[in-house]
Amino acid sequence: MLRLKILLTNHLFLLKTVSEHVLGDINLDAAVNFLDISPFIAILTSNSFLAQADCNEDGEVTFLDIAPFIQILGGS
Ligand SMILES: [Ca+2]
Ligand SMILES: [Ca+2]
Repeated sequence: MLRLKILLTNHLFLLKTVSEHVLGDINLDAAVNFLDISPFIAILTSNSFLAQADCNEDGEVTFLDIAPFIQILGGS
């Protein structure tokens, strides 16, 4: 019974993480901290897209995302 409950909890968590993304959590470890800085710069400089890195939510990852990213970092 406990096992079933754990499975359901994990399933719900998975659904939640798939449907929502945490802005600034570039390395996808569910926390926004200094570990996200390096992957953020990597995405920024490689012209690739990751929803978590689109900190101003304008549909692309550009230098305009740097200030909001730092704000998110500072707010955590
Ligand atoms: Ca992270
Ligand atoms: Ca953006």
